[in-house]
Amino acid sequence: MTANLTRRQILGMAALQTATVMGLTRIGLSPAAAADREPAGYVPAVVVGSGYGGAVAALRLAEAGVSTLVLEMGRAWDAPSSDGKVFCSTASPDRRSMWFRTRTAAPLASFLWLDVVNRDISPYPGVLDRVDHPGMSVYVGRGVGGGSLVNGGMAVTPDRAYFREVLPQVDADAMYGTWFPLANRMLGVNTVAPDWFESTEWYQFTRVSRAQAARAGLATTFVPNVYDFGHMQREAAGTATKSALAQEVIYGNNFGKRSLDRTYLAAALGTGKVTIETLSRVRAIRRDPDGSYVLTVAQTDLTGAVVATREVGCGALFLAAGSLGTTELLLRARETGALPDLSPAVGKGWAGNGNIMLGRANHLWNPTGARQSTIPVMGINDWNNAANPVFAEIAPLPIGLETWVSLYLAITRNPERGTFVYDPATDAAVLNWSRSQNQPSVAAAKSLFDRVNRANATIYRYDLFGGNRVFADDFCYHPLGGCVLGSATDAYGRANGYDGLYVVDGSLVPGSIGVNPFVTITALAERTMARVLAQDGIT
Ligand code: FAE
Repeated sequence: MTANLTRRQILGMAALQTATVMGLTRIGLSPAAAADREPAGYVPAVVVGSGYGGAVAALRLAEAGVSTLVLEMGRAWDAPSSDGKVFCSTASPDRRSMWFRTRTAAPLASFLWLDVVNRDISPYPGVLDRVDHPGMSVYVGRGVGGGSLVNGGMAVTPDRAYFREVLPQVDADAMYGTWFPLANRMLGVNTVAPDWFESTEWYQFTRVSRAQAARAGLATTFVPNVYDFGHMQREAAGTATKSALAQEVIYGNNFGKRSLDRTYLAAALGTGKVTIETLSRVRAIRRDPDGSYVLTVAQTDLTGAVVATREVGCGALFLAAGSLGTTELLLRARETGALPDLSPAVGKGWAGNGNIMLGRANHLWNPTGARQSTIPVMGINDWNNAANPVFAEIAPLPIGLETWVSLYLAITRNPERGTFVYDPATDAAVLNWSRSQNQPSVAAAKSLFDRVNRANATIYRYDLFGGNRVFADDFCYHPLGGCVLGSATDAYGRANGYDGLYVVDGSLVPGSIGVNPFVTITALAERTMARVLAQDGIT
């Protein structure tokens, strides 16, 4: 991987690693970096959150010469723990796995109805969070790199017709001609070599699902990824340390994955214009009479205790705390009267991209393989089925044993939307979403997989998600919306009612995009940054 890195990225990664090894919560290239030059607690630009939207904003601000402070509530994940590894595997999770929990809460709750998946852990700012709202739990990444640290790396550009339908105010020619290609390039997207895919034991599970989909008359398609497939082939050959082939994914990958701390964020730090502060949670936003924004920031330690609370002022504020985080910050600001002129649309238009997970049981003569790569590379693509659009990623179940299970994350088209309301008693945003709102998604997934089961004389698995359920309809990986582009903001993510306040993350996408969302989030952020840096006089 190092061969393809730019000088800036190498400098940035070194800065990240040095700071993490030393246990510092302030990461920058030099003492001259943004926040250090501004002792009075003022910086020209602040970015809240370091996922996809935040990483793009930080890099483009820095390249435009704007000193920028990135505030991230999670820790940096760039130095090994005492076991020599940065992250723990899904097979043996420890405190690094999840955000302040006493027991892991993995998406797959059980196997053969047995509680063998989850483990007791000690509370710690681990890398994967499960935020539980009534009716819906949302998985998100925590740390420098946000969701890129924990996700499956599937890098999918959406179907053009559906993109136009979902975001009609965005110029599709510019997106497909400029911003999607740029996002793919910057993220380091690549595809599995077809001949290796056809022959390796590590993707037997995918080939089995492909054949079964074909028997049902369904098309499959290769899906690009940010995991370095050259590295994966070396893992299989025994010449590189295993990560995707060693059950590493939702709690982080120790090797192979081009997460944002190796791409955008490394380049941003390498400019010398960006400082990242970790374990720094933004609690409140207000505006001073001079027009600057003032953030209340809680600095926490590794036990979660608040060790300091301070204020940071800035001229331009970019919110990139993810669909849940950004929506909560803006809703709180509006409802407490701190930013009363924010749009009534803040808090609306949320959904989980129609996510439904399910498993199928194969015949004994059709094994899926004890060895499975954690990185998905193929999907069943029935999105253009007008009656029942589904895009179902063929997911691994990498437990190191033959399971005869075919697992899927189906992305469906669900018209239902949830709304966040501010609860003054807890000072938090609560999602109004009921389980019944996921019925259209369950019905769509069922319709497609009933077809697959009929064609192959197979059945569903009932033992994986608790309560004898076939369809996991109570969690999602793809939270989208809450500050929808063109309604809570203008067509470029400028918050309605407040100049200098921008939204650049998944909260802009109105609940559904039909494919895994991070390429879309990245491309939209690139489009926003190009526009506002050209027009808004940010210095
Ligand atoms: P995100 O990446 O969530 O970053 C937000 C950041 O803000 C986080 O680092 C937070 O810790 C931080 N933050 C939140 N609140 C605050 C606050 N108040 N103060 C300071 N910091 C804060 O946002 N998508 C795909 O396209 N392909 C996949 O294969 C895929 N697989 C996934 C697998 C899993 C297990 C999960 C959880 C998600 C997956 N996703 C996948 C979804 C993808 O990671 C997600 O859409 C993006 O990460 C969202 O990007 P944002 O920039 O919106």
